[in-house]
Amino acid sequence: MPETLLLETRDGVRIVTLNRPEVLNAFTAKMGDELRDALREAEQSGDVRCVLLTGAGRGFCAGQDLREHPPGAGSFGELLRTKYNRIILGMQTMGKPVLAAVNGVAAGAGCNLALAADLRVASERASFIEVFARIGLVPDSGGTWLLPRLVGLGRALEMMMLAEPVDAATAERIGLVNRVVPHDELMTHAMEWAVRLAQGPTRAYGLIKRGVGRSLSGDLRSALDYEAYLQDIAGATEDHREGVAAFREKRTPVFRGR
Ligand code: T3D
Repeated sequence: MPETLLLETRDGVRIVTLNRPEVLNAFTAKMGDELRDALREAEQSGDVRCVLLTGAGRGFCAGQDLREHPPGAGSFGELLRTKYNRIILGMQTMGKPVLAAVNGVAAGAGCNLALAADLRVASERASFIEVFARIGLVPDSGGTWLLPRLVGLGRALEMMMLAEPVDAATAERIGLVNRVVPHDELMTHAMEWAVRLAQGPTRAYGLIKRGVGRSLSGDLRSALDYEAYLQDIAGATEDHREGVAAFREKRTPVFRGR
């Protein structure tokens, strides 16, 4: 049993809750290892077809625990390479949808953890802070790559340089989150999407992630080629056959993620 996470599986959704509420779920090395392992296990589990990441208490995640890793305590680069980077890549390359239910403040690496999810549903109490510059650091955990792609260069640099909180309404307006919902309804709304995704064509979702991820750093010709390659894979799945059969029979498809 992990010490820093709560894990639960419901309707094909693995709910991963960061669980250090007294410090707004700030990251320790232990939490980094446990989250990496939990993501890996969710990726491999046949029972899991969507991952939902959230935080216990009033915060989503306050980034690195500054008490555990004060200035001079060791190489930041080493910590990033061995902990954070694997988590961010694990979420982005997972062949299953990853959803973040952002329940409160998401700061530093915690903000970028939310950005690394495929979709974000936020409570109206959520806020997002690229807090790094406040302590003389640069955004890490994928922030320099993910944030400009979500909100554009100007807003990304504003968030990174001024390091001010972006509230939930603004986050929705600028495309940082997909939906903002009343705080008490966050998990209901997030689970609605998560269950829907868990019942969807999992292999196609994984291929969508691969296609979109690759297109962001390539040209149109390469994207067209890669789409053709991915479509051959999707076209050979059981879920594709089921989708077409359901259309012809005028019924709802039953996708099995195969
Ligand atoms: O190794 C490396 O450092 C490299 C990797 C870096 C990745 C990073 O994530 S760097 C960024 C680290 N995070 C921060 O700098 C954020 C620090 N926290 C804050 O600025 C504020 O707590 C928030 C803006 C997030 C929220 O403010 P507020 O007023 O809502 O809450 P609070 O009162 O500040 O925090 C509540 C408690 O959580 C408090 O504990 P206490 O004093 O009541 O016992 C606070 O100390 C604790 N806490 C919050 N964030 C952290 C933390 N404890 C340790 N580390 C934290 N990051």
